[in-house]
Amino acid sequence: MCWTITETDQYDQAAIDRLGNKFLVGNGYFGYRGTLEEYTKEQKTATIVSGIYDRVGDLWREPVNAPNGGYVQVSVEGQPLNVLSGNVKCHSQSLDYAHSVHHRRTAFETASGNMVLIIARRFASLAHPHLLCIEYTLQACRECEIFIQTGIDGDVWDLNGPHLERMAPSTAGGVICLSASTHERGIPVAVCERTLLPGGEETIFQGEKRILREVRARINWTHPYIFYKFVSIHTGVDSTAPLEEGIALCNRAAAEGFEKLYQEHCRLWERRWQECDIQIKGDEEAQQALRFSMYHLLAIAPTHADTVSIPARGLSGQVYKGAIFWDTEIFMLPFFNHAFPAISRNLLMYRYHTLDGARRKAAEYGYRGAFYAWESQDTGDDACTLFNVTDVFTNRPLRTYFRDKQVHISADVAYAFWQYYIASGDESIFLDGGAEVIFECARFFLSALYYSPERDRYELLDVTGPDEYHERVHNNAYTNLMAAHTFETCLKVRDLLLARYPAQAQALIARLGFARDLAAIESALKKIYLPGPAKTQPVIPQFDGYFALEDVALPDLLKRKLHPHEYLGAGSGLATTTQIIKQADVILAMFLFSERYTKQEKAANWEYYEPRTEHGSSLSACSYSLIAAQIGKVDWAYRYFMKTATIDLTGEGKQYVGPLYIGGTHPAGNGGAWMAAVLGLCGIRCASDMIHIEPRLPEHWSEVNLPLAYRGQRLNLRLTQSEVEVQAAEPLTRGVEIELGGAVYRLPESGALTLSYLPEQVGQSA
Ligand code: IFM
Repeated sequence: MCWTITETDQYDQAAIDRLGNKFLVGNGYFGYRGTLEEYTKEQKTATIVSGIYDRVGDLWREPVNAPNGGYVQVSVEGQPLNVLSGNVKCHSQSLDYAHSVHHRRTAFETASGNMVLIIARRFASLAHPHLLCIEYTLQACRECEIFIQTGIDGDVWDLNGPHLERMAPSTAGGVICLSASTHERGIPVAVCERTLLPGGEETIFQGEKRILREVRARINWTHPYIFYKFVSIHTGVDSTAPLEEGIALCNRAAAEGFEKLYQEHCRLWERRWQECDIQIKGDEEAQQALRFSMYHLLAIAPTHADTVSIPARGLSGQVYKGAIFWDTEIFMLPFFNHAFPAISRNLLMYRYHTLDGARRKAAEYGYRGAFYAWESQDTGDDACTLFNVTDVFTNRPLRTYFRDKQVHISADVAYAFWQYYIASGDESIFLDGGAEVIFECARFFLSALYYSPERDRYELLDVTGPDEYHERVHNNAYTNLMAAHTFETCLKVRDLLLARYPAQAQALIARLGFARDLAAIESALKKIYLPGPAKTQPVIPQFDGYFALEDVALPDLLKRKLHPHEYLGAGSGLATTTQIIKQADVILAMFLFSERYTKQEKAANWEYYEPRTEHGSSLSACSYSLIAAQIGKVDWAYRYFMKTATIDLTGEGKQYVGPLYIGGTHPAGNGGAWMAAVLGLCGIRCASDMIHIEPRLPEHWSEVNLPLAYRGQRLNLRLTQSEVEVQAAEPLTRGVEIELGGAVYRLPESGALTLSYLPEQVGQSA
């Protein structure tokens, strides 16, 4: 099985955008887009640094794109070798996603008929989060002179910039540097570069926004010219002396040398894959798509800090303001929970560090507790604007209620803390801030509830659920279920802390003044309205009055569009008066609360909502895959799994909302691929006391091997069409129980267990 993806002769603008995302390399601290070394801001080169944001005037605050230290332009016979203007004979770009290494190979024909070959590889060091390393090789059929310009290009691509001011080029020994500070808060940013250029007399060119080295050399076929670039990226968010640290890092890296750094980086990536790689026998396409999805999650996962999280478009650009949405908690966390729990912990701690922002937002809307930002950045204040979509017809901003009404965000955060605990058994997360987050989220819902005296129940009115085409609805089933779950979680965490850490629990409850709220939460939980399937109506109404909306078929609704990019939601969007929904809503709830519903209920809801879902969000497909698997529609489960798993391979996801470009990578879709494969098709569900397994492997999957982190234990699972084998990857430190086909088995001392099953018998009990 090949771990490299290659694309040849792709350099029109659409391909440049697509490959920039697809071939991104990253180490969680920064992402470097899959562009070519000679590209500039027009081709969307970007070094997106995690956790640093900036705002210019009234424009949207977005992440900072650091100066491009990877810039190289080579000229021969006075002509730049650039795929956009040069005479390209053949060109390929590839990504070794086993190691996060980008390769390019391009042959140019010069005006005199000479052939010059460029070969380059780069990686964002996993061992040194601030370091980008590049190897660049030039070869020519006939001897010729080359002119190389390489250094740091500070004229960067921005959606709402420019964010960097007071750009100052400088040199320090053999290191060239470009320092700047951000517009809004004056945060220093420094990019430094040390290049090992053999031979030649090097001169330094300092422009307004760039600093370059220039060198001439002679090359031929047997004497290629090879040079190395060591680029550092530091900001005032993570360093007290960005420039000095950058210079020191570049010098250290140059002393170590490219090859040593490369080997070290590759070893770390290989170790990662040992802990998470899933092998699917019998389906190379699915295998590649799943690995590629996991690659994109790993390349942007913060291992270096617990003050940052993963934005909805990862580190691939400034789309969606580089903000963190519920995408992380609901769609990415499951992968990390069962592969790298330490990364999950970092992601959750980010929510603790931004709790005050959530408290400010709750207060702003007249609530108590924590109302998390719909679009969260560094402080936790909401980056989502009230007019978040622009009308393609009038070019006027449309009032959207994502910020004000998607209250489910606070429940999603609380849900994620609990899921992490179930998967890892790590109680310390509650003492380190998790309990405070959950309590404040519960307090928020307590203050948002409406008591209906006629119905003697609590309701949530005027909310927006996951389906953003229907805003300001009452009793969105997903939101109500999630709010109730937040209450339950709050009470469970209280009980757990009181039993195990009574002094800390009492102190926290006292500090938050939470004792009376706890009592109120207990009684609200008994009366919160949970829209459910009824005998006469097994389909759960997505919200009050949903069934009264026009029941138009999706293709017919789409025919009504007057513009390919028109937004179907907001005030008067085409879907708002119909039952067409943007993304999984009830179906997602059915997955998150899988035990609550029977297979028949799930089937009735899937059949109803599937044709009515536009999948206008990359978050949607995985839910339909997961429930399809649970109800035995394995072909559909597979189809939706492939849809989510190939999203960044094909680059075919939605690119526009109104006139707004929303392209980039899709970490939630990537996480959804893992969920659909492991939790759906392999049928694994981890509870606190045992692992339930109900395999529904597609017929052509002869075997799946997967590692699973579960409550501090690393297990290896092997599933075939008739067997499940569970093996402890390390000596057992606790008992592990497995449920398959209604029977419960205990993993023996030897740590290995093989169970047989007949696919049609599995799940009969549900
Ligand atoms: O969080 C999602 C939302 O559910 C749909 N619009 C895009 C957001 C970011 O992925």
